[in-house]
Amino acid sequence: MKLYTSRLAPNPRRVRWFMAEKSITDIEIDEFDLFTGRHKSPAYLAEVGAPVAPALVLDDGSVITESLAICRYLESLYPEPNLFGLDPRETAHIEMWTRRVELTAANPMMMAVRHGHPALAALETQSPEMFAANVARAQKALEPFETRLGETEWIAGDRLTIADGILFTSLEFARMVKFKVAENQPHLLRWQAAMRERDSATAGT
Ligand SMILES: N[C@@H](CCC(=O)N[C@@H](CS)C(=O)NCC(=O)O)C(=O)O
Repeated sequence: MKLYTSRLAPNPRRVRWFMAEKSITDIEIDEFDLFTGRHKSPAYLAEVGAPVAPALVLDDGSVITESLAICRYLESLYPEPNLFGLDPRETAHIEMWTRRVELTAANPMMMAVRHGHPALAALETQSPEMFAANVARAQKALEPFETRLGETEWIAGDRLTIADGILFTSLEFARMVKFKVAENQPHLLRWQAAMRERDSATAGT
């Protein structure tokens, strides 16, 4: 297997975080700079089928894009430690929290960076209004997670899961536009500090 990935980019970083948590080291890493446009080259498109990273090329030549689909596939191959759920009930809860993180918080954080950081002008037609709207959406989105983390140690419950990885890597990326957890969100700050302590914190950076 081979993973196409790009340093610092948030979706590739999710996969690198996941691999670090599982101590996966036997997948070939092909790291490139998105700003070179390699992902739009005929060779990349012919192999991957879409101008995106991450992309996991399997030994049979088929390709998985979408960071969460890649993580799910790796979970099947490398089941320990479990990050997606051990039984139907837990799996559904983790999925619920992961989708909440991704749809409500991670997406606006990524859009804020795309519209707000000068370097991203190469990949996005930037708009100050889109930047401001997405910062506001992301700030609002963190409120239920602050409440949640006042009740549970980790986002999906009493153990680390993929939901934590998606929120953490998104928040780290959003630092590029100085987006931060607010000082009056102690539970998120406690959780973020714990996430930063983990070896996986710098994977993909
Ligand atoms: N939903 C996809 C998004 C993949 C994606 O958009 N990746 C970005 C990097 S974080 C990319 O390849 N951007 C290329 C571009 O904008 O030209 C996933 O979760 O993997």
